[in-house]
Amino acid sequence: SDKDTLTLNYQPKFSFATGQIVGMEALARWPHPELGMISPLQFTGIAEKTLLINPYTKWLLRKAIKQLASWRNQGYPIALALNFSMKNFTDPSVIETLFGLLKEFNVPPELLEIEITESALSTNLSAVADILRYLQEKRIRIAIDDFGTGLSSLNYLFELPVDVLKVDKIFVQSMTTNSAAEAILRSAVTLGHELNLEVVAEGVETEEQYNLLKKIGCDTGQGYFIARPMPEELATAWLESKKSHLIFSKTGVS
Ligand code: G
Ligand code: MN
Repeated sequence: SDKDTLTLNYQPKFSFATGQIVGMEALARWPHPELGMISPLQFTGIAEKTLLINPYTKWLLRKAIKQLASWRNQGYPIALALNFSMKNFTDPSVIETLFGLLKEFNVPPELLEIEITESALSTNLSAVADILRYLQEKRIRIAIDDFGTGLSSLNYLFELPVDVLKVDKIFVQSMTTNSAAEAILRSAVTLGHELNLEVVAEGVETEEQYNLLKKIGCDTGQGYFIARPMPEELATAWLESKKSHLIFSKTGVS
């Protein structure tokens, strides 16, 4: 079936302070884009960013939470981030399914993080806020994804319950050559900490970016410098190889 061709990849999230792996982000992948009617590039972009699109939402949720439980049972008590789309909030049974799965696989809700992109939030903010508040009451963490690239982004920080600020990779990719990008990142870290949020830098590709982000006090990061998104088996093997700490050397990660 179609479901067999849709799969999840996992990208690690690490702590700048300790070098430890603190979580994974699940990213949906479509290995046979030529089967789709939409252009492969376009579809890949959508499927990759938006984990939970109909009609695969519940199937993907089950896959992701089962994986989280499996890692937890193997001794990796990491968190898992899922990208939610606006559509998921219009279907209450998706939220029901989510809590059902946490219970079925005996996963504490605080290990689950829901990432919302700012553009996906731009309509119906109060309805989204209600659902996010409910999720947060149940101890699921809420992340604002791609921060800094959406429209009127700052108002989300006081209108929505937020735990995590994921700063968009465009700033990280320019920060070592563009002083404005670096200033924006510094400000995002200050702002996030002022609001008691975890600040995540996306798209960390070089050691130079890594060192600068660590220096400005960014909490966590993701990016090719540490690891690319990996299929399930590779991600598990990678976790196994990084069981204790990550040690950084001149050549990268050892
Ligand atoms: O919107 P969101 O931040 O969830 O999207 C994450 C996307 O960024 C994924 O498609 C992932 O493959 C990509 N990505 C992850 N790390 C890097 C990186 O270091 N550089 C670039 N260019 N893309 C990355
Ligand atoms: Mn994301």
